[in-house]
Amino acid sequence: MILITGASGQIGVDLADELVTRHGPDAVLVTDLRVPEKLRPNRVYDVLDVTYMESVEKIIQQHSIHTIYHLAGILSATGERHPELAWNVNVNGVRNVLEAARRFGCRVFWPSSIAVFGPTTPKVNTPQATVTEPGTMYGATKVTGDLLCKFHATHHDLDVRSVRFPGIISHAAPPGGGTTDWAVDMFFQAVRKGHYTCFVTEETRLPMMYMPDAVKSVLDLMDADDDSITVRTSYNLTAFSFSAGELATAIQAHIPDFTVDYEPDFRQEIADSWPQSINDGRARHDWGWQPEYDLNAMVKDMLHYVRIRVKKEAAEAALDSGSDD
Ligand code: NAD
Ligand code: VAH
Repeated sequence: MILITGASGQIGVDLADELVTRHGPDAVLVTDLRVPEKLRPNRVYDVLDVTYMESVEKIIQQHSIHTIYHLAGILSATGERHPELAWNVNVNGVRNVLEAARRFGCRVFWPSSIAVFGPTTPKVNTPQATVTEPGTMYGATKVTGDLLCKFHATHHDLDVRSVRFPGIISHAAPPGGGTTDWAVDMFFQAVRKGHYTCFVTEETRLPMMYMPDAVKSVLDLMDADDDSITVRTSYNLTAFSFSAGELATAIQAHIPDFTVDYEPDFRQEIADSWPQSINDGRARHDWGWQPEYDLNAMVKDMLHYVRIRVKKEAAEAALDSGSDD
């Protein structure tokens, strides 16, 4: 059986859908600390706290797990507010999963982040191998995870594969406390209110990716021949880069009255410490990485689904208030 940790989160909800489509509902065990807002009807669900080694081992044994998608984590903004929590979940979590995978012979996917880079890294077209001196606790945990993956791959022959995701944009589950959350929030506020107050400046430019491409990248990497994998830390990955102002303009092409103002908060400093664009040539060369969505295609698709979701929420709220009467 396949195990997903952190499956109630932004990436987990979409990845679980795709894995269930591919392998069937009984082949995928979705786990998290919390039950997702709306658990899909045909999911095999269990509670798993990845910081407890005994729990990780027990679940692997009980369900004969052969592959682990380890998504449980604390994101950058929450990590700056709660650094000890970030270290415990991100570092002890990945260490437990890698160690247990080694003992029980599982394959592992683990997402790192472009947050491994920091103020001393080249900001434009950031290379695969370069300075990794992040300014955040989140980044420190991700660099540690990159190195732990390499250690287990090279010392224990563990089949662990990893990508350094940029900011991921999606509509099915909300983002979980990151610095790139503005790129998702802007869509929902554009549709709900026609106005958004953005927590980074108009000029802030970051590497991003639409969720269907993120899910595809995970599956492509896991499907790749072992011989083709030359990066045992974590692959740089990107789809496109845009600034907050450019995203606003792209949304305004569909919602002309949409307005944005900018009130940067503590997340600005984190965003400013990250690359503006990423060189993912190694992923393209080694396992044929190729994103399908550019900025305009992503915006069109996002608005389609966000509109459906907002309408559905309004209809549910109307039903709820009717049933109170
Ligand atoms: P998210 O915050 O939406 O989901 C993470 C999930 O982990 C949550 O559902 C949370 O309940 C769960 N969790 C927290 N502590 C746990 C614990 N002790 N045991 C088990 N579950 C726990 O995050 P996401 O966006 O889905 O990210 C998943 C992974 O991908 C993380 O490692 C994140 O760093 C990485 N990543 C995400 C992005 C992005 O833009 N979403 C970009 C780069 C890397
Ligand atoms: C965050 N979305 O903002 C995540 C991600 C590259 C950004 O790691 O924390």
